[in-house]
Amino acid sequence: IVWQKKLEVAQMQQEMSFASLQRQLTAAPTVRDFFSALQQSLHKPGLITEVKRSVPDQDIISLDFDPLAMAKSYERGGATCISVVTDQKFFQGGFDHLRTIRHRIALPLLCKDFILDPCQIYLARSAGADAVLLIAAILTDQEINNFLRVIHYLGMNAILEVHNLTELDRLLKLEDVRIISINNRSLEDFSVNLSTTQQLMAARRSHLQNLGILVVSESGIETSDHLSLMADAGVNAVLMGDSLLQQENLEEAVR
Ligand code: IGP
Repeated sequence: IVWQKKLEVAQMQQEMSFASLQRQLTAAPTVRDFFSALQQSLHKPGLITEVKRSVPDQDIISLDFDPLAMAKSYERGGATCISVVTDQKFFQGGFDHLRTIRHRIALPLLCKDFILDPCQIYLARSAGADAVLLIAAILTDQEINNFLRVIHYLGMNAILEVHNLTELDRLLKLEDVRIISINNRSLEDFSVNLSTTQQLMAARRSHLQNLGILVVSESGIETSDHLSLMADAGVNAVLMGDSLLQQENLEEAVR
């Protein structure tokens, strides 16, 4: 994943002019508070719904993909925040999707991508993102610290994604970590296991709570039973993608 994505990022850098980025950043819409939205969510756990076109490990491709219509259904259904997959390489997403949604949706927006360079964070903000996902598995501690500085400098929130206890413990040693997401999908074989969240929460729940860190569980959450399992595990929010994409009526599904 990483080297393929690096090629894409290098091209992005080449096409990016400092002056135009600065202009876009100044014109970018004000940041919305992703952290508070999760914290004050009426749903317990809060619900982050995902706007994405396709899923790499399955053959679900929505041909009539309309990011705005999707986001609106999520909002009407009562979602807490919206995640927008902007990765182009593997998910056929784009920063344009953020741009299209931004002005028509009041909920805070998360930029879901494989962030490897600060230029992607600037692009996310200029497209209207309020939070950015950082994946611990593909970043060094130093990179995470640098990226956190940029994200916070721009007034946004970071969500730090982990897949196992080693990664979680790495993050717990860093400063300024406020939201952590536990991805139930294995990076090796893409298999999904909700016990990942259960195990990590069982091991570090009080530690996370004492630090005031919010936890999101991602991937494979499909039924109301799954939701209550995740609530029992003690997470503050869940993120749902695929299972909603397969629904006829998104708004009803979110409700
Ligand atoms: C969504 P699901 O099983 O609800 O569709 O999972 C989410 O976890 C997945 O889209 C995701 C992702 C990412 C996408 C997790 N981490 C990083 C792009 C980049």
